[in-house]
Amino acid sequence: MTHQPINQSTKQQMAKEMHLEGKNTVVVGLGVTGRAVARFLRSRGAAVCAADSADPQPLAAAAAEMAALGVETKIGPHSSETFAGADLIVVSPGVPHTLGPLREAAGRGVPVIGEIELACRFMSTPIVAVSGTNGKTTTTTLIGRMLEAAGMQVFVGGNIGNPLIGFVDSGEKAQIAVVEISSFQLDTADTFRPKVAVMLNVAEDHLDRYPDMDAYIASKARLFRNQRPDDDAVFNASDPRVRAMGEAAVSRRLPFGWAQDIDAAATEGAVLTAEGIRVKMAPLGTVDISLADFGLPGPHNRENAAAAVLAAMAAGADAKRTEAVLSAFTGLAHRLERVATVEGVTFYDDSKATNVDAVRRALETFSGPVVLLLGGRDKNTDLGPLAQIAAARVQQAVVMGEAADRLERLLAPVVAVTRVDSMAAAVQTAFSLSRPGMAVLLSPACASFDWYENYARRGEDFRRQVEALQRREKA
Ligand code: UMA
Repeated sequence: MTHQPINQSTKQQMAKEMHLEGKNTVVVGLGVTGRAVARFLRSRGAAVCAADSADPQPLAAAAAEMAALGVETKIGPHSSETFAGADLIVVSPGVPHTLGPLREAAGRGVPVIGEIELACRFMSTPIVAVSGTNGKTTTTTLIGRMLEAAGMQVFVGGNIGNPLIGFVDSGEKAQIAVVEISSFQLDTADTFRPKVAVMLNVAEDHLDRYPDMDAYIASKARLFRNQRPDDDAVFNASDPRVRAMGEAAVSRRLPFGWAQDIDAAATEGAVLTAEGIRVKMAPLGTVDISLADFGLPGPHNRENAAAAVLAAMAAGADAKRTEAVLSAFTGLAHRLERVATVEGVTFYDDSKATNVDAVRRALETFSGPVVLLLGGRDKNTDLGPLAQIAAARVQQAVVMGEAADRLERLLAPVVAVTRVDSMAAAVQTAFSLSRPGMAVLLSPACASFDWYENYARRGEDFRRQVEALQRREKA
């Protein structure tokens, strides 16, 4: 089958719109997603009830916004009654769709879907979807910029922070949507079919939500399952789990990875070399993209760059401008972000590193001694490999948050560990343990929700504490 350009295949992708007027709908979760979904459902004439299991106080502003829209709210533990008369239930990504009342409703035949499923039912804009355990936001951002540089009107959103349903609701026009997709979102997206699907890597994460790794991997594999032969599957051939997913795809296979992992005879894909990325893609042929000016550190960022180049070129970006975007990109906040140097000690904010693999990737980018700040809310993953990683690269560890006990027991045999009970203490302790030339790295291996609203707030607190040190240095 010949490979069709995006516009043509989109015409064939008929919108599978649902009829919402007068329907009884329940939205679960009143975060960014739930509020956007409620706004959309109201605009389509549905009756909406929004349920959230949290305490009323922090949700006061959200509840007021909902009341103004004519949305009934039910705050407090979820009860089966809330879902009794529902025609449709839309769950937020942070809400397990396996909750008792949701399973009961599904058992009665009520559709229980997520925001991505709802959005894709109402859109005909082709989608580039990016998933994987780490690197999603960087890669999504790069692809968005590459397509913009090619002159396209692009929507960039999803798990990155602005829900796809908001784009649908706004009526905004775009030629293409580049969407970061989490496994939670894939779990409740049954007909979601990305034109270009990108899987970056799969490492242990979210085992507080999935029973085991196999369940998490199966969830990620859903990214490719609705694709057809004229879609594209961009996948990391250097990651065995991802390679297996990509090789099972029925869409055009576009593997990327290191030379030893890519079949040299392969007709399409991207090979990472010392100099850059060699892309082979029909009908373009072979194109070399230089990474000489690419500023992001570490092999993992080169993999992200290769994935972005393949996906953007599959979606219509040209090689030259793609290379220019890579050269100009300086990275995103809270991802190995250099914060400041104080008395010769350089502080890095890698608050987004919420799993062991992300910490390993961060440490790989440092050649000198590191003081590592870590801890937060445990996601029930195996933190064991941290001991080996820390033994090789870390001089001192400073542990904090709910996982502090576990981390202290794990790391004490291999590295000096200090335990602290605030970010201020973590930064001050790390500074006092450092010498000029050393790096202090916040790369927590855990979620932030024990002390913060999200990883960004944690990173901002880290920065504030570093700035306080700087002020003291100047005084
Ligand atoms: N809630 C319930 N019942 C439950 C669980 C939660 O009512 O059983 C309520 C909470 O009380 C809260 C609300 O649900 O008020 C929060 O919903 P949510 O956790 O889905 O959060 P949103 O604000 O809607 O943000 C979500 C994503 N959050 C999660 O997946 C946990 C955001 O990803 C995403 O940016 C946003 O939708 C827009 O798509 C964040 C994330 O941490 C950044 N993602 C994980 C990751 O990247 O590893 C998957």
